Order: sequence, then structure tokens, then C-alpha cells
Amino acid sequence: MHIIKTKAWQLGEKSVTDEKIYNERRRLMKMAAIAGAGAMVPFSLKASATYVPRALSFAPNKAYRDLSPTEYEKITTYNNFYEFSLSKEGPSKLAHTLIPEPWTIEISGEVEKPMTVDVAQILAKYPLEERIYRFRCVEGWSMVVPWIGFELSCLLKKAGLTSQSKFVQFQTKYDPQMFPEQKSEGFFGNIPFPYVEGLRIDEAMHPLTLLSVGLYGKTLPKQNGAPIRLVVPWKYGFKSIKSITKIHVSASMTRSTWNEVNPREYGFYSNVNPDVDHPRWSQAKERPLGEFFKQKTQHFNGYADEVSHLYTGMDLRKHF
Ligand SMILES: Nc1nc2c(c(=O)[nH]1)N[C@H]1C(S)=C(S)[C@@H](COP(=O)(O)O)O[C@H]1N2
Ligand SMILES: [Mo]
Repeated sequence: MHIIKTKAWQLGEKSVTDEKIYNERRRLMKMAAIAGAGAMVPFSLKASATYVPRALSFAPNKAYRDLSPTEYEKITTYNNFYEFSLSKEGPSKLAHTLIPEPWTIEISGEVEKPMTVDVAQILAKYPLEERIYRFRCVEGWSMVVPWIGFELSCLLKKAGLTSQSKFVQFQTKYDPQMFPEQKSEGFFGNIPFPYVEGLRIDEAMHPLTLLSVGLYGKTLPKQNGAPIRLVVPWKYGFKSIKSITKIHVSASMTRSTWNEVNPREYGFYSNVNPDVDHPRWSQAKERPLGEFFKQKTQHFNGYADEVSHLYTGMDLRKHF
């Protein structure tokens, strides 16, 4: 039974600071432990004892190479995945129940060829590439992730969009055996499962929008949304829905989980914007994972040159 009443990302500025100090202290303790053992622990790609991500072949990408990726350890042990846990440490310990193979994605709605694609085929046949992107959670922390994936537009073009296609909705697999918290009714302010998210069609077709199947050159760890998840780098992290099994193209705006749970706090667009604060905390700054000092939040998370034209003429305070 869950007795915690506050959502994990409903942190005020104060608790964000507490968390920052907490994490820094843990980092120092870890460093001290390593030094004490008298041996340097090499950088390891092992995050979850029950699942060993395997190497993928992919094309390195020149874009955004100036960013230095956050440690693998951080990316894979500090997660938001409410189907497993509310805590950041929970998903990496609990996600062993997720069975990522076999796995299919059903594409339906306003497409010429509705289809079901096998993720194993995607891994084998699609030209995968590496994209090093900034990632910004609405809670105020950020990281840099070397994703492996392909553009969502590749898949949507395969299915063929009709002239009525205006929005796309994504759905996380619903299977309480694999995702135990899906069966807890009334789970944290009635978060309705399955988790759904949506994009406008031009956002979905944008070349920055990825379907990711891996990170750091390996298949995606379970806690990061295996076997396939969305990555929309100019939007807050909750738009980047994990473990997708359905993609539905439609003529009108679709539901999205956090917008439904709390529309005042989480808009449909959710573009990263330092000028539009969350009702309970400022978005002007962010704390990179593992770092002590905060840094300034960038408009569209640093991708303004690429994406701001999508929102010409829109009031981004109203359409937050
Ligand atoms: N299905 C599902 N997708 C999800 C979430 C979730 O709880 N369930 N959390 C979102 C949030 S709030 C963030 S910040 C990112 C976290 O991704 P990461 O754990 O790989 O960093 O996943 C997003 N996608
Ligand atoms: Mo998030």
C-alpha cells in the first residue's frame, strides 16, 4: 500500500535543494569508499544485475558532439518510471519484471497502412544512429544522454500519414505482471495507467524526435524504457514516454497522462521554457545530475534554432 501523498515531481524549491545536497554527499561518500578500497573502480556498463544490455551497431552522429554525456551509472539508476516506483532509485532495482522481447508496436488511426512492427526487426534492420541530447525533467534536474535510435518520422512515413493526421498518441504497454504499479488503483492522485503521451504531427515528424532503443551503445536498460521509448529533447522529460506498444495517429488533440492528472501544472506542449515557471517552483535553472551547481535553463532546452519555428505566432505562456 502506498502511503506517500506527494508526487515525486511535486518537489518545491526547498526539497530540490535538499536533494541536491543529499546527492552530492552520496557522491563524496562513494568517492571516499573507492579511495579507501585502494583501487579505482573502472567505468562499468552494468546497471541491473538481471539484465545485460547488448551491443548495438549504429552510426555515430556528428551533431551535438560538444556535449559531454552524464555517467551511465547516473542515467540508469536515477529514473522516473511510475509503473515501478515513485522513487528515483526504485526502477533500476524493480524493472527486472519487464520482459522486453518479444515486443511489437501497433500503428493505427490516420495512416494509410495500419501495421504492427516487431521491435526485434527494428533493431536488426533500421539504420540506428547515436544522438547526444540534453534531457530536462520538469522537476528541475537535467542530464546529457548518448541515445541510440532512429527518427520517429521513419516509422510514421512507413505507415503513411493521411491528410487528416494532426496529432500522435503513444501508449506504454499495459501489463501489471511486467509493470506492477499498474495494478495499484488510485496510485498517486489517480495517475491513470496505461501512461499515454502525445505530440502534434509536425513535432512528431521533426528530425530531432527519436524513438530510442539504446544508450551508450547498448540496448536500452529496462529502467530507461526498454525496449523502445520516445525522446523529444526540447520538451520536459515526461513527454518522453517509455516502453511504447501503441502509436495512434488522429485528427484531434489526444490525451496525455500528466496533462490529464494536473492540467494547471503540466501542459500538452511542455516545451522547456526558463520564462514559464511551474506553479510551485522556478524553471529558470536546472541541476545537472551529479553536479553541485545549478545552470541556466535554455529555451527549448537548447534546441531553439531547430524548433522555435514550430511555434511561430503561439503564446507560449498560454500554450505551456
Ligand atoms: N511510461 C512512462 N514513461 C515515462 C515516465 C513514467 O513514469 N512512465 N516518466 C517520465 C519522466 S517524468 C521522465 S523525466 C523520463 C525519465 O526517463 P529516464 O528514467 O530514462 O531518465 O521518463 C518519462 N517517461
Ligand atoms: Mo520528468
